[in-house]
Amino acid sequence: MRFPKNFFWGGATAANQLEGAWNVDGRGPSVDDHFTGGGYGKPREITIDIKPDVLYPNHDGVDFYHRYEEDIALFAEMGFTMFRMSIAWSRIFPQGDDAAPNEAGLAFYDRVFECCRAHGIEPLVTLSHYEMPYHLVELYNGWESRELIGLFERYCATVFERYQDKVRYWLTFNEINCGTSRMGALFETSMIRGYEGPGSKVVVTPQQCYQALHHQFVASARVVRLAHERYPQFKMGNMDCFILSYAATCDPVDVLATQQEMNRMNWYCSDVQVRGRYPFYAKRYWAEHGIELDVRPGDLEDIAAGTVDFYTLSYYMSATVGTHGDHEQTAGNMSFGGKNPYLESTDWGWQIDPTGLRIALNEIYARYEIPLMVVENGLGAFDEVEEDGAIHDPYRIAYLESHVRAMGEAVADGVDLIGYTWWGPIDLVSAGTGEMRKRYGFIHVDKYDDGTGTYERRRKDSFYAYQRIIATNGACLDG
Ligand code: BGP
Repeated sequence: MRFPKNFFWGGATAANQLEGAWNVDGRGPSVDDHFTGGGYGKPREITIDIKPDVLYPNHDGVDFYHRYEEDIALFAEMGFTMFRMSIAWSRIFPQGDDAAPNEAGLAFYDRVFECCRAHGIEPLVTLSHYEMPYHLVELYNGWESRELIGLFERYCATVFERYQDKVRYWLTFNEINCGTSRMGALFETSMIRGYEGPGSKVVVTPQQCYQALHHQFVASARVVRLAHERYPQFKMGNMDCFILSYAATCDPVDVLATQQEMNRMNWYCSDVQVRGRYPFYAKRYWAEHGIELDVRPGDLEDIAAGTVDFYTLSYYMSATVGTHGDHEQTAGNMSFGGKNPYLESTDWGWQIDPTGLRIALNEIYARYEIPLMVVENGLGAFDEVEEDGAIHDPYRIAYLESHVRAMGEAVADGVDLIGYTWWGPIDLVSAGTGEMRKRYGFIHVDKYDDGTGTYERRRKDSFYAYQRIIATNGACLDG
């Protein structure tokens, strides 16, 4: 394995799944604070009011808010050179449309970034990771409204100015392409008005999804341009949930359906954010799905002027697309596809496919030829703490090593890959299910689905495996 000399190794998190302290130091409620716990096959519910007898797992997260120094020290011990995290918009603007930012919220991230820098860790900051102040959901139904563009710009301008000397790498929207599907749109665009759980009758239409995405594209492009104009030291990235699709058979009809699925899921958003224009196939897609975009004067110019500097993706699994008979479906959180008989799945039904990561990186790089980063990849699994406190997780080590090998091959293929941040280097609340027992971490957190636990941190075997990989820049996997 020969990774580039300054390759970034690290881990990735999101504020709402990690921080806790949901109503501390002036923070306003965020949309995720209204999500209950769920499970495999049991979707999370959304409640309009916060009910005192219901457990909302994001309220406490894993208490990073009070334990960030210990956590970042553990990341440094593993050898991290990058830490991907997000800013909770409602810590900065508690209602989203407040007259002035919340100083205590700004000061918290000052401390976190300073702590990272003290350990030689470069922060990679997501501006919007599946959350917004709940007040904006009530007022505007999230990104359905154009009003969000200006509010998001103001929030970003505030944090850019404040952290200009502490943060260089930024991502605008986490997994923006999940907004192209109904389930993903609930998370990505916060269009939850009227959604009251699995039995809910609310349907988010393609028209709503694509209009909301248009607002996000304009917002993203405007803040990218702002960053480029005012802060030349910044590097701005997009972030897509990459689901590689294979044709289930070699029937050309399946191959065509796969190409169309790749266009929708993987290329539609990144074409806009990397190339600065809607792709050529968009018009036909909109027409066939009854989508009529409200595009205002200046929108397309904004999109053209705000293209990103690097491309980032999450990669967990691949899927198949088939048109013959009953095509068995896989599990996922925001996106689902068909089963592949050649692949094994995780305990939550996600298909494990390291070779697919090499394929994906080659495809993306061939299309855009800008630097790439894998900013999420990981395995959600059950872990057991032994009597002596050890946590043996060979399954996680195998997943990690196979995906690092695949990235090493992609680098050898010539792909300009500049970093890798494992999803959930410390156990945190699952986005899709709200569970704690779906653990991703190299660091175990003593916290359970019923809300109990001491929050004590413990190193798993995988902690040392990742430490070795980082120390040798991947070379320990040679041979
Ligand atoms: C991605 C999200 C993350 C994260 C991850 C794992 O889609 O960007 O926030 O949670 O998936 O998914 P889950 O938590 O549902 O297991």
